[in-house]
Amino acid sequence: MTLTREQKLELYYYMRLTRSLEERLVNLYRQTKVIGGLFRSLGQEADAVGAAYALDKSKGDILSPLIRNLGSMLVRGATPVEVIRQYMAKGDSPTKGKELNIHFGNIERGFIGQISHLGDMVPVMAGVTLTFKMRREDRVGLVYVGDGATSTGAFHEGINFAAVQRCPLVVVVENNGYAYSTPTTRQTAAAAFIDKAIGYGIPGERADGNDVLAVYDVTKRAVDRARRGEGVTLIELMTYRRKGHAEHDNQSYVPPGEIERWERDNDPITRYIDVLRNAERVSADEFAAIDARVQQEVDEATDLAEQSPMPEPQEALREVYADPPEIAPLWFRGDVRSAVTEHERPSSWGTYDG
Ligand SMILES: Cc1ncc(C[n+]2csc(CCOP(=O)(O)OP(=O)(O)O)c2C)c(N)n1
Ligand SMILES: [Mg+2]
Repeated sequence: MTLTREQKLELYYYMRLTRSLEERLVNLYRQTKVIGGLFRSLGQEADAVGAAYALDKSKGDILSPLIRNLGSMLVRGATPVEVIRQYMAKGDSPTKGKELNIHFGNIERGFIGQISHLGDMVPVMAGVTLTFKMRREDRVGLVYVGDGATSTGAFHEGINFAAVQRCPLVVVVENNGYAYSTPTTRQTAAAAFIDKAIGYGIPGERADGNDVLAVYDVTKRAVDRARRGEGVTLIELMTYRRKGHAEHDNQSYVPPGEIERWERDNDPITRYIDVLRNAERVSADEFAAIDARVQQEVDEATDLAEQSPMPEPQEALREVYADPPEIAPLWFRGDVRSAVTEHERPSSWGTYDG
């Protein structure tokens, strides 16, 4: 399937939105309005957006993002106001202050909440896609991992299990050169991460991660294979992390000139603007209209999020367990238990007094 001009412009919109939203979050972070860390995907927007775009919303495909995949959640319908509220731990954020940054999910919109432990989403998505297969559903799953995550046991066990079971799963390794301060050369002795695919008996494909159309194409091929029942594909996207692990990291371990080189020669948005100008004859006015729309959406989302209340203390106990326990456990006594008023306490908790 080739993308229409409209879809190609939509890819530009999502990359722009990802970047502008993160820039706004930096602003809020510096005003100390963000709770916790701030994780950027500067220079990697094409990976998250291009790969997510290759999934089919109408079929119920599901992806699992990591901290550098905000763009994939936006493609799946996460809204800027949800993201800003979540970063600010507001009471009306998706997790109502119980989680931070982009740690939230929404099954209906096709993205699931991430586990921080590197690699752990691979076995989770192996399970999700095994379910698709057992129920004979025409659905595909996609899991993003970083180069660092490939060194974990969970990555190995998850991808091996999914390969053996021929689960409809796409594993995207975002090779951005670093895992915190560890360069890729210290992460693996393999020449390329896709070489690992041989060991699992699955196809591996590498693509330029800063070329959004190449990312879309390679992922679409893998999604199609998965949907045809041909199992797992390992994709390696070559990109570069232009910011530190998080906003607090000053990247003192990065060789001089490296970041500047990637910014100057290989920015995914700048490169894509050239492609759209030349191949699709997109005019300056068309770009300006999309940029203005993005700006307005980010501004409106910021205003709304700033007005949002902080969570009520009792919110800490809600939506943590699927069901309230039949008998309140010991730790619901004392201060913590009294955070829930008698009125709000479900009757099923009983009157356990310890
Ligand atoms: C098992 C485990 N070890 C360590 C960490 C701490 N940690 C969080 S992110 C990160 C680096 C991740 O690098 P990579 O997988 O390359 O992803 P990137 O940040 O480059 O996108 C580390 C070490 C963790 N979350 N889980
Ligand atoms: Mg990395």
